[in-house]
Amino acid sequence: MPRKQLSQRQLARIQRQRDAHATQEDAGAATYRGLVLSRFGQQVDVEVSGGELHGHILRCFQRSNLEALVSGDEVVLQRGMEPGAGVVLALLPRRSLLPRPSKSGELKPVAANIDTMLIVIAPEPKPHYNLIDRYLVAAETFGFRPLLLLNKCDLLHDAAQREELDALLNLYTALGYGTLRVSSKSGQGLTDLRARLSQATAIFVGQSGVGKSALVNALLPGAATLEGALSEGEDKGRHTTTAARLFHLPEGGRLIDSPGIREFGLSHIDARQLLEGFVEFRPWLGACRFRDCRHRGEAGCALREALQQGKIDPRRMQSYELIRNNL
Ligand SMILES: Nc1nc2c(ncn2[C@@H]2O[C@H](COP(=O)(O)OP(=O)(O)OP(=O)(O)O)[C@@H](O)[C@H]2O)c(=O)[nH]1
Ligand SMILES: [Mg+2]
Ligand SMILES: [Zn+2]
Repeated sequence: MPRKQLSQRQLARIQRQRDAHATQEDAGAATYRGLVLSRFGQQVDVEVSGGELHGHILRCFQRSNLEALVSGDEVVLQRGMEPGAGVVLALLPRRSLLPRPSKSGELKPVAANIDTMLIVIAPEPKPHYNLIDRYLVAAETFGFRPLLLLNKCDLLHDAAQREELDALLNLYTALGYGTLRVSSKSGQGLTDLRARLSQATAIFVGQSGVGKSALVNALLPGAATLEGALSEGEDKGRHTTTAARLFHLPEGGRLIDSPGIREFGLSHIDARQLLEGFVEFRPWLGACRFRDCRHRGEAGCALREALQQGKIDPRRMQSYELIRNNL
């Protein structure tokens, strides 16, 4: 038997009671604009912009009708009862959002209002084409400009390893993606990187231990973000990043450090978005003999032909198939 539906008025009243309870907000109090820096469980740190609290960071609860807030979100807030506390009343429209499915398949936002996705790789831990391609598909689908950063260039002494990484970067350069060789340790490439980050909001993504937090520290010495120590071997004592956090660059840009991950799931995109996420596939889409071609070796498949003619790199095709097979 269906449960009795509550009327709109009843629902609204319950919501108001919940909000009043959760936030103890004051109808007469001033409201402020703010920027979400980081999320801690049920609370967020919000930097106030404008007014007498400009630049202050308030630890805020959010109104219960708001979706989960993330780094980069622009909000409207009120001061809370305690000093240093606040209440987020509203979320301003997001220009972009990076979502990520959790292990259980539930979609969770990672960060909002991002312009640039900095995909960080390093000689150690070894890069995986598939993870890079997953990030690129997300960037293409959700509208971020990707930039591939090879960090820890100071460690490149071995000729074979250098060649391998050059080949990797060349593949992405040929596809039209920006690549940059950097080292948070020696400072190589950081001036170039800084120039590309001014005015934009960029997020660092990549495997754990590639040096995302180290890059934030190098770009922004005051950030004092905790870095992990790979050399210790053990997980014990490692300062792996556990929550995304936003920092301001003196040049005006914003940087979001995010926790490293091994897998970046794409279960939230569809087959068409996946195909279009591989930029070099686009000219061939719709050109297969059969309109419902599944690009699995059917006769007259334009993607296959492009692969055979060397117009699509086999590493990318393999990567595509791997993602498609777990979609
Ligand atoms: N040699 C060298 N080591 C680096 C460089 N950048 C970072 N490291 C080291 O790599 C280790 C991991 O750096 P982190 O910045 O913690 O890596 P992360 O990507 O933030 O890792 P998670 O927070 O776990 O995702 C640390 O020991 C850093 O000192 C670099 O340019 N050169
Ligand atoms: Mg980190
Ligand atoms: Zn096809």
